[in-house]
Parts: sequence; structure tokens; C-alpha cells
Amino acid sequence: MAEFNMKMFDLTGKVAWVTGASYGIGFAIAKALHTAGAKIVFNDRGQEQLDNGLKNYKEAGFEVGKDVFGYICDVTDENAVQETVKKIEKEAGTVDILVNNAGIIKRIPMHEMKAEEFRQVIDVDLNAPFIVSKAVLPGMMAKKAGKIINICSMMSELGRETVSAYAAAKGGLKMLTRNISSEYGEFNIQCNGIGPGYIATPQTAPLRETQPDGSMHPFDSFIRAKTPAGRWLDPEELCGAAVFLASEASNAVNGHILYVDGGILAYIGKQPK
Ligand code: NAP
Ligand code: GCO
Repeated sequence: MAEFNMKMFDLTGKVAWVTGASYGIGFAIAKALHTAGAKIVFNDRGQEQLDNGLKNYKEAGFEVGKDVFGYICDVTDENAVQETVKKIEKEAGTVDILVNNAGIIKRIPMHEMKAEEFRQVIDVDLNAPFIVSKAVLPGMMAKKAGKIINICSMMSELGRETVSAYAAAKGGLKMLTRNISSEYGEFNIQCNGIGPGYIATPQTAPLRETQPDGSMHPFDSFIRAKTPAGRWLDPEELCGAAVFLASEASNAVNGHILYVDGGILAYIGKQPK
């Protein structure tokens, strides 16, 4: 075993596919993996969204077709995903690192949620990570090396009102992570999760809206009281964990969910003064 050295965090020569990474957490992780040397692949559901994503990467200094490759692909569509993997392998190379980031949430009280709405969340947040992981595994198995990182959640461990579908999906994603790690470890493929705390992105914008009277959304003070540092986290604060789990520095880490939550899961909550 080589002596530890910082090159173990180097992703030069690697192809990293971050799903749904036009903006938000996926975009931050993609930029970090590129900073560590990887070539980035991302996808979005339509031409307009893809063009918006490409604009964001260009503004961040990426050269399209060299540093970043973008594809129109709905991650819930298995045929589209399989076709996209063929294009990626032809244009960018075999996928070495997959980050299953694309995700949605529907905040509806369970007794009011339609079964179709529940299914839609499960489809994107759980079925799609299965579909995309299945599509890239053959290439990783052939290379006898690969990294799959699933973006889990506080809701992989905890519940709360109105997020039954999302919690079920993210809880399932935790176990899918552990099962992929179990089934493909012999191919030197590691599958781990990142469990973000509460991150300021479009997905959580409704929970941070300023109220008509100018006060902050009640959820804002709730989550600040549940976070030891008393603040929302930024997408960039997930990047160190992403580079670590994408690199050979984590080759002995497998089936682990790395919570980057500012301590939420360890904390009962700020006591009243
Ligand atoms: P976001 O701002 O809503 O971004 C979600 C991304 O996923 C968008 O680029 C979206 O593209 C894409 N997407 C959604 N459905 C898709 C589909 N069917 N096919 C392809 N792309 C699709 O969310 P975020 O906050 O960055 O969250 C990213 C991931 O982190 C999600 O899995 C989320 O559950 C998870 N997470 C978020 C937080 C948080 O506090 N923000 C915490 C823990 C975990 P479109 O533009 O086409 O919609
Ligand atoms: C919510 C939030 C959370 C975050 C994240 C927490 O409505 O509670 O959207 O679910 O997105 O998953 O880790």
C-alpha cells in the first residue's frame, strides 16, 4: 500500500457525472470535482434548463466539450439514461465517478398527498439513482474501479411533517447505497452517501422566504435552533466530502453515509434561554 500522499485526492483523468447539476448542490459539487482535476458531465431535463446550466459552467470558467459535457436526460427514463451513457462514453469517456444528485421534494401532508405525487418523488429520488447507477456499473466493472456517491438527506434518518415521500425515498437511498457497496465492492467500486443538512438552494427557498410582515419564515428559526452553528449551510460546504468520497483517499470507505449537517443529527436543539 502506497504511503499516504496528497495526490490521493487528485481526480485528474477521471470523468465525473453529476446528475441534475445545472445549479444548486450538484453544480457546487461539480465545480469542486473539476477543481480536483475531473472532467465534468451533467444533465438536465430539457434544452432550456441545459442551456442555463451550460451558461453557469461557462461563467465559472469551464470550456464546454473539454471541461464540461452537458446532456438532455430525465434521470427517471431508463432508455434515455442508457442512451446518454453511450454518448458520454463516446464524447467524454467512461464514467469513473457518479454523483446521484438530481432530486425533487413535494411538501404535502401525507393524508392529502396523491399516490401519483408520492410516486413522482420516489421515481426521481430513489428509482433514478438505481437506473443511473445500473447504467454506469458495467463501465466501472470493466475498469475494476469506480465511485458512486448518492446525495441522501437528514430525511434518510429523520422524519418531519409533509415530507413522507421524500423521507421514504431518501431512507431507501441510504439502503441502496449500502447494497451497491456490498454487491460491487469486489470490483473495487465504492458506493457512499453524503447526507447534507439544511442547505440554501432553490429546493429550500420556500422554507427561507421572508414573510409578508418582513419576518423570516418560521422554518428558518426552527432549523437554526436545530443546527449547533445556528445557521443554514452553503452548497460549497459539501465539496470537501464530495472530493474525498470521489478520490482514492476513500478507497477503504464503502457503504458509509457521510453527514455534512453542521451537527443537526447530534443535537437535541437549542434550549430556551
Ligand atoms: P435543487 O436546487 O432543486 O436542484 C435539483 C436539481 O435536480 C435541478 O438541477 C433539477 O433540474 C434536477 N432534477 C430534478 N428532477 C430531475 C430529473 N427527473 N432529471 C434530471 N434532473 C432532474 O435541489 P438541491 O437543493 O440542489 O438538491 C440537490 C440534491 O440534494 C437533491 O437530491 C436533494 O434531495 C438533496 N438535498 C438537498 C438538501 C438541501 O437542503 N437543499 C439537503 C439534503 C439533500 P431542473 O432544473 O430540470 O428541475
Ligand atoms: C425539508 C427540506 C429538507 C432538505 C434536506 C435536509 O423540506 O425538510 O427540503 O428535506 O431538503 O433533505 O437534509
